[in-house]
Amino acid sequence: MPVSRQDFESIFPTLVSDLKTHSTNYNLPSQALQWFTKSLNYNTLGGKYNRGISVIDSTSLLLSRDLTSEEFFKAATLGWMIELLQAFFLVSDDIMDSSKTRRGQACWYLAPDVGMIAINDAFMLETSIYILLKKYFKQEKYYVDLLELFHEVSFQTELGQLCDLLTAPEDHVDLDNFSMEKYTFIVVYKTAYYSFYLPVVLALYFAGLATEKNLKQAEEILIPMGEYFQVQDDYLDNFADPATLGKIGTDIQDNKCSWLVNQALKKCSKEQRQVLEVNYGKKDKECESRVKVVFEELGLEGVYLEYEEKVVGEIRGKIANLDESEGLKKEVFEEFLRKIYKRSK
Ligand code: GPP
Ligand code: MG
Ligand code: MG
Ligand code: MG
Repeated sequence: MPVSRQDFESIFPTLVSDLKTHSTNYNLPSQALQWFTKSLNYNTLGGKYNRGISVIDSTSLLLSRDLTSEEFFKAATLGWMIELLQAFFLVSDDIMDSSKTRRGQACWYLAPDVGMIAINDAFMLETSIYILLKKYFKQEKYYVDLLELFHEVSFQTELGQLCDLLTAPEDHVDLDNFSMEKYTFIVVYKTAYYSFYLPVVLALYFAGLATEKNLKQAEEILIPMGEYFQVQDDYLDNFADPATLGKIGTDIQDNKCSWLVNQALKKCSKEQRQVLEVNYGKKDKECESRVKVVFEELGLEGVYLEYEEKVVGEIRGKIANLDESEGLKKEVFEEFLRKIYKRSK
């Protein structure tokens, strides 16, 4: 049975308390301690926790048994470390994307009295990872491997984010600048490594199964799965109800090299391309609506559904061919795919 959100959440207060104790050792003034606590709760809680929970589910599937309470705590701590990494990325990404809402509430930088303090809060969400990693994993022989993994995956995500931002200049729109090749690079790096590769690799280290072959095989399945997940994110940015999604889409106004605009460019007529040229990437609701009409006319919802069936079939094919001889399990990937297939938020 996959772990519930409540069971996963039950571990978080202990970790917040560890981080507070660590700060108190530096005699942090109480106002700042309260601020840090508020930021931790506001930015780390309230998501789907797919990444964090996948560490626990994967560990249990790899070991083919329920976890002891000590193992559950440690696997959940690894999971919360990914959720902290995600919180760091999201607080920063929302500033860069001029987003308004996240998880059904104001983005942190727009919350009362926060503003650009959010940048420092983002850094503290990131460095919290390493405080917890040291506290709970320093004695493990794979401690340095985990340290390097978090650093490398963060760097990869930042490379993806850099290309995401560079292909979406605020001041000029050039549709020729978009391509599916650029798109694939952006999403593999900005999303797939930290969201899919990282949780399973953490579970592999924790379960003592992080062999070279297992790591390679995991990467070959999880990177395409992460690419599919970001295509879903781009699709939902335009087609989902913001009340369900918990965030208001910004990709059209932000001039993003999104999956939808790339598909539109493949199918559009001269006239429709003209509408896109004039209206895409403008910080204006009317312009955004005109782009949405073209996406509608081109039947991108149907194109997406077709893509989804095709790519999920391919991923299932890769899972079926997995070599389990070094202890990796097909169920790890089946379970992760089940969590995201046909998601609506
Ligand atoms: C998702 O992009 C990617 C990230 C949140 C990674 C950000 C990386 C940094 C180094 C800050 P997105 O902008 O489409 O996500 P969302 O739709 O949730 O805003
Ligand atoms: Mg964003
Ligand atoms: Mg972004
Ligand atoms: Mg998005």
